[in-house]
Amino acid sequence: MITMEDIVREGHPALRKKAETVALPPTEEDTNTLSEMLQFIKNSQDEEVCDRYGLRPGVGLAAPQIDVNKRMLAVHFTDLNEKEYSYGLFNPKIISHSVEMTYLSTGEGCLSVDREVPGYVPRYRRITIKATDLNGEEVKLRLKDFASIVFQHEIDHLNGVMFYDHINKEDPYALPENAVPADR
Ligand code: K2U
Ligand code: NI
Repeated sequence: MITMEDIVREGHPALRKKAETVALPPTEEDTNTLSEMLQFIKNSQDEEVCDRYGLRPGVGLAAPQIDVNKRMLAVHFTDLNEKEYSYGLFNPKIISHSVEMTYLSTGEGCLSVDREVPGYVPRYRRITIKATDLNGEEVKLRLKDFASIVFQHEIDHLNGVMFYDHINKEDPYALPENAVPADR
């Protein structure tokens, strides 16, 4: 099972690489890895398992965070409208996005970053992504607000981008005028 020891922390080169496309159909090894990533996120939200293994709660995980240089991500969360998202995805790709932006008023964190980084992280308010799921099915997901933020955070990891790369260096709380908060 994946635990916090398997998660690389900022400064590790894996977090700044562009991950490789996964050959499809996926090998048994890639499918097992992605399934373990999804299980880790579910475990991180189970108080008992979390306490027993010292996990940090998360809603998503990207393969580079466990030093696997492949375009795979797992998410497991319910958005603010109680819509559930639970996916292991191969080769996710943003195929369109809104001009309108969004952000979390709390800022963002990261399982690979053991410190608070204050500031707003402006992201597209709506995105449409295409990917292949754990069952080998092509999926097309239209995402908005918190769900859009989570998937963008994870897809960033596949491109060597950290959340704080998006924070305005001069004024961490500066926002583009077309940004609306996802959590208010
Ligand atoms: O990729 C990761 O490090 C997992 C992050 C993803 C994430 C961070 C901020 C905003 C959206 C997604 C962890 O889930 S950070 C912990 C967390 C837990 C619940 C809600 C938001 C963030
Ligand atoms: Ni992260």
